[in-house]
Amino acid sequence: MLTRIDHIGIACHDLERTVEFYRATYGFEVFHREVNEEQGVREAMLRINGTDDGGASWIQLLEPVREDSAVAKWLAKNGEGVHHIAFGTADVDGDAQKIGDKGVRVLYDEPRTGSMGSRITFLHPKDCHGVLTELVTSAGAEKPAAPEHGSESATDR
Ligand code: CMX
Ligand code: CO
Repeated sequence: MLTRIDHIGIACHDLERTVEFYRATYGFEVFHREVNEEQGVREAMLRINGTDDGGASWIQLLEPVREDSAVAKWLAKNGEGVHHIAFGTADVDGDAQKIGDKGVRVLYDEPRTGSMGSRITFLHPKDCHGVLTELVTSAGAEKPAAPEHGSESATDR
């Protein structure tokens, strides 16, 4: 089940200048930075608010680190702006499967590594009314193990 807007991904040419805009204009500070080589991005995560599923909502600022990356290609075509939205779930595998079963193209066979050790996959924008859509399970918010027959429930342990 999708339970929050996890983040909005924003493509920019210059991460430091964009971080400074978000700090000076809105007062949002960087919570986390990393380079994700597989995705071809350098990113800054700005934490906006906690959510009632125990997660949080973020702005993800993205600068490409390679010309053949998805973000570099998108920037060359569109310029800076909103690149994708991401919904949070405790079960990215199950939700990707269910959404794929509805005929929406899921871009990865298995979720890959996203910000802060999360597991992510993407839905094709052409199947989502023009919106590149990401599904995210945060590290530490994995689906709880199913209770075993005849034993106490997972939450009692
Ligand atoms: N939002 C909406 N539409 C998009 C889009 C986006 N972000 N990116 C591409 N499209 C559209 C293009 O405009 C194009 O439409 P037209 O055919 O009408 O011109 C079509 O999709 C194909 O686009 P393309 O430029 O030829 O690009 P590709 O097909 O090579 O790649 C996609 C598109 C979605 C498969 C690729 O961007 C992808 O794999 N994205 C997922 C990974 C990603 O975005 N990583 C960066 C973020 C990492 C993170 O969040 O952690
Ligand atoms: Co993202």
